[in-house]
Amino acid sequence: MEKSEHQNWRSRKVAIVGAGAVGATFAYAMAQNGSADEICLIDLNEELCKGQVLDLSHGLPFYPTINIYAGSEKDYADADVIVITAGAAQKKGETRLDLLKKNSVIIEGIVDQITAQNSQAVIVVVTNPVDILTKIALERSGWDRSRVIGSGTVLDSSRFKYLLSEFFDVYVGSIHAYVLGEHGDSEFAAWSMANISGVQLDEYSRQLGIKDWDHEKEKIEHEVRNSAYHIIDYKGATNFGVGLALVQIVSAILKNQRRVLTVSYHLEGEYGIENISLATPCLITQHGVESIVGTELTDDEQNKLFRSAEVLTSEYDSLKA
Ligand code: 6V0
Repeated sequence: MEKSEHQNWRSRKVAIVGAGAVGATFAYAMAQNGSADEICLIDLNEELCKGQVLDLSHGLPFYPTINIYAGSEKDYADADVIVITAGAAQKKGETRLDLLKKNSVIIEGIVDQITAQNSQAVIVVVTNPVDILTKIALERSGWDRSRVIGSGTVLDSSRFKYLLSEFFDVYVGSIHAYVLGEHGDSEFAAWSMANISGVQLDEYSRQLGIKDWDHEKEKIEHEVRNSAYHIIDYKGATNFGVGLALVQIVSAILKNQRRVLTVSYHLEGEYGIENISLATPCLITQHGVESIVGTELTDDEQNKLFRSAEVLTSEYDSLKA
């Protein structure tokens, strides 16, 4: 390598706050993906963090070149992306609002540490309830909305694609489909945007002679919305799907891919919605979200997006009350 090339080289660094199930699984998938040069794990639980780093590091001979280490808030200073998975889990008897209160304090504390380091990173919030916490992180940071985004419905959209792939017996990569709105109960499948290599699903199901397609659509959408509950019933938490969804978001930023993903983004009038973060298709670059890829929703879908915004706004308001 020429000396000048060497001098121009800059390490691409991802800081992961929260080394629990989601943070560690994301680190594992990210290390294999090859688009980061450094992964730094940060957790209040230092022993857990050390253990995860050691375990992950034993894969070093098998990953593309990468450095994995336990870090501290100083690591926010030169991180390109900071992924926040830190948070408390919902306890029995605890309401969603209790959890929101607890996690919003955690997120605000982390964002204060990030801004204190004068970080130029893009923040990706993952901790639930992700849309409200994305808004809280954005407000606390005082940054441009492009740089404070949430994982949104990237995972839900991939669940939707998987279920469509199973239903139609078509390779999942040939399916284009999105879930929009809240990452939660008010999310909805944007059927008008769903297609198999350009063929609308209503048309394709007609070609296949599928009976009662409308009922099948309801079943698929219901399953998308309830997938996380099923996984939590079976194994206590979800980690693999979300870990891979995060790799798509973070590598789109690190590689300036200009990729369209349904991240949670603060709307300022788009789709007739103001002042709340929720998932719509967004163009991702090295600077975060460059723009919303505006889509023509049906009246029913637009109403569902309004409904998601209402649900999130009222949760946010009850937090601040
Ligand atoms: P976990 O395994 O309990 O890990 C959370 C970690 O955060 C623990 O190791 C804590 O020690 C750590 N932590 C807590 N407070 C702090 C702090 N202030 N600074 C640093 N570390 C801290 O939880 P898990 O990894 O399973 O889930 C993490 C979050 O992701 C939860 O809020 C989940 O609900 C959320 N998920 C979000 C998804 C999405 O699509 N947005 C999907 C799955 C889970």
